[in-house]
This record gives sequence, structure tokens and C-alpha cells, in this order.
Amino acid sequence: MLTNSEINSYLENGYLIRRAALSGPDIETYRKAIDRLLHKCLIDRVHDGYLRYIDGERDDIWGVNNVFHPSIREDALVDSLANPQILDVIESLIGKRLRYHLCTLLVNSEKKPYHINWHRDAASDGEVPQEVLNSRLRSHVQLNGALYDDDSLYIVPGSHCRELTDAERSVLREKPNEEMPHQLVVELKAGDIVFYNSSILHKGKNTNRKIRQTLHYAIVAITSESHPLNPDNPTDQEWLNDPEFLGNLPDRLKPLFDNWLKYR
Ligand SMILES: O=C(O)CCC(=O)C(=O)O
Repeated sequence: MLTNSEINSYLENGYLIRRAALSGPDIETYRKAIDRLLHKCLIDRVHDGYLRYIDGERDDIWGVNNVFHPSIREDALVDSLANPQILDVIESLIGKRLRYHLCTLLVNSEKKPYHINWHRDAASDGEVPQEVLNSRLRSHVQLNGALYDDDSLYIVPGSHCRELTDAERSVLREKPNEEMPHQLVVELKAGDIVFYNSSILHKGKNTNRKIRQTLHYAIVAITSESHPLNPDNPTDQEWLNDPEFLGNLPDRLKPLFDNWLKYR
């Protein structure tokens, strides 16, 4: 699926952009599913606890967590995780033994600017020891799949595999959403997908509320170091045990959710 040069570029830079990965019909199908899902969240007010609120206040959102939850689930979005343009790429990057980790939707806020601080996903202050960063090079893949043109994700290429520089540390401590040395705005057209290592320094910014519907998924690799029943995983997703959900998954996704149960 990927060339060696694409894989090496991902490992070296911490991200890989696949242009026009999603077809026009897929984009249309996913957008419609998201419109229905947002209606359930914002008008019917189901699934409140999983909304990503701007500034923690409950009047505007920038995303929805756990979009496979039965109260809002849309089959088209479940299927999107099995899209070969997503799953084949993830397999090329981290192997075929995979475990579900997160399925989120990122959207534009309606009233307030969206601007979150620079961070690494596992450490909001960015401080992660070198050996841990080394161990995460192929431990997982995160992605943003744009259904509308999206320039909200900012990254520092190459920062996933090294500790912070003094200049980065001072931005994180003193002005944590301002310009970072060597920052790159990830410019995605509708249908483009960026795959990235979530240890990369990154932030989100959409201060003028430009329309955004972006799939935000993460999958982890099962390795010899994976722990059965990992206690770090969220425990509030009992719905993922639902036999109806598990029984109706696309075949390619079944092992990912079986492994979620085994290695949780
Ligand atoms: O808006 C984005 O693309 C960044 C999201 C992000 O950093 C996060 O979910 O931790």
C-alpha cells in the first residue's frame, strides 16, 4: 500500500499526508452521516457526555468523542474505519495486529473560536522521556481525514521522536498556543488524510469557525509489550462489549475490537 519512502518519511517526520484518499462518493456519504450524527448530539441532545466543549462551557463544541456509541452511531462512519485508504495505510505503518483506540469527529465551533494549546497527546506539557518516544514510533497511528478543506491542525515535523528543545519548552510554558519554531500548518483538501504519530507536538486552531468535519481516529499496534487488560484505557466504554455491535462490524474491523476487549 505504501512505498518504503512513504513509510520512512512517516517515521522520520512523524506524519504522512495522503492526497485525495477519500473518493467523492465516500466524502458525500460520510458528510451526510455526520450531519445526522450532529443532529442527534446538538438538537436531540443525546450523548452529551462525549462532546468536546470549547473552554469547557456547554454552549459550543469542537468535536464528538466515541462516535460509535449506540446512541449516535452511523453505519457509514463505522465502515469508514475499514476503508482501505485508512486501514491499509495503518497496516503498512504499524503492522496487521491492531487494536481500536479512539473514534472521534472534529467539527467547527459555531460561536466561539477554537484554539487549543500545543501538546503531545500523552503529555500536555510535552515532557516525554526519549526512551518512551522511541518506543512509540510504531506503537500507534492517529489520523485526521478531512471531509471539507481543513487547515486547523498545526504540527512540528520531526518532534515526535525527540525531547523538547529549550525554545519549544518556553513556548509551551509561557505562550502555549502561539507560534512554535518550525511549525507547519497541515493543509488538507476535502478527501486528504494526514496520518501522524500522536507524540508529535501539535495544536488545533480554527478561530474563524470555517466549516470542519474531520474524522479523527487512532489505532494502536499489538506488540510483545502489549499488556492484556491495560488499565490505562478508558473504562467508560462498556457499550463496546455489545454483542450486536460486535456481530455487525465489517469483517476487517472485528479483530480490532476483539483486541480492544482482550488488551483493555
Ligand atoms: O484540531 C485538531 O486537529 C487537533 C486535535 C487535537 O490536538 C487533539 O484532539 O488532541
